Amino acid sequence: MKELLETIRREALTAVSAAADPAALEELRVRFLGKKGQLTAVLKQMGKLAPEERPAMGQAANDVRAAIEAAMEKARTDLQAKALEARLRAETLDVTIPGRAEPLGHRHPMSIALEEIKEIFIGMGFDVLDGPEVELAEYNFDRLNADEGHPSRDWSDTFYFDTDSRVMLRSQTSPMQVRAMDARKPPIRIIAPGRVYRKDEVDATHSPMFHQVEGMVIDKGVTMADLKGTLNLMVEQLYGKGTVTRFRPHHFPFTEPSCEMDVQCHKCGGVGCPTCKGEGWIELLGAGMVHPRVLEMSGIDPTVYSGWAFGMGLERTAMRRFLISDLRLIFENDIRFLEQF
Ligand code: 2NM
Repeated sequence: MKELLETIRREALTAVSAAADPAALEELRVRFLGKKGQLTAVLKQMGKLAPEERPAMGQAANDVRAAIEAAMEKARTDLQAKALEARLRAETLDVTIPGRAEPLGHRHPMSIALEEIKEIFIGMGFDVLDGPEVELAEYNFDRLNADEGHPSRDWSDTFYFDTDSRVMLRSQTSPMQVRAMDARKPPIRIIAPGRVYRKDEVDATHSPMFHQVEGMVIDKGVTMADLKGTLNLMVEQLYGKGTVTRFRPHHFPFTEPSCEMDVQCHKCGGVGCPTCKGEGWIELLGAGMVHPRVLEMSGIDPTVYSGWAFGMGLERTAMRRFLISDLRLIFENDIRFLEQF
């Protein structure tokens, strides 16, 4: 029996020193020290010994158990240390290696132009409104004094959803002005930027979807002088101080009187060049005093209040701001184009 114990000790110690990982150690613990292990099997034989032999054999068995447990404990600590060392070696970080730059995207020229325009108007106390692109013809046309016979209502100019021409993709952002007049009381100072839709073929200056920024002010005693002063301020902030403008008479159904505003060509200073097609001026926006009928339809008394409004194309503004020659570049999103801004 003594020899058997010694054999167990020898085999166990050899196996423990060869164990490669904690799982192997656990297997050995079960094999040698577990309830059905080899050492327990030996202890179960103790009953067969003479009573005077039992204490010495019990002591010997305990010694073997202690020796195996100690070896296992040491092996476990060694394995853990080795694993940590391997991990540290594998995960070393060389902080002297130069960093890898992550390519950052940046804003689209349209977003930059819109952001600038919004900042200018927010600075003058305007609210920025957002609204539906699927509109009622009532808001897009009727309430803006463009009634049944108006050419822009034609099937060939507008995207209708139904056969009785009631629901449509908005052709301008002015329906937002109508919604603002319905929802607010004067004084009203708002701009409404957003997508608009018209049945145009794509070319260097046209697209069936484009963006507008429209704006409106309604208060007591508002005049054409406020319109000119505000729009001149906007132009100076957008194109630089001292930028020269001119206002030409025009016609819109929703304003009376109406005008268009030109900016003196920044390329030639008004002499005439290819950029301004020899005119010396570049058309920027349409504007006017809100038609009394438009105010009336929104429940605003035109004998008490007056207002002015404007509408400008954002693509055209961005093209001029960044000297972009073809509208299609704005929508293609070619990275070589976008990276230039
Ligand atoms: C333009 C030109 C002139 C305009 C008018 C209104 C409203 F709702 F107040 F009547 N909104 N937008 C307007 C006026 C738009 O776009 C070229």
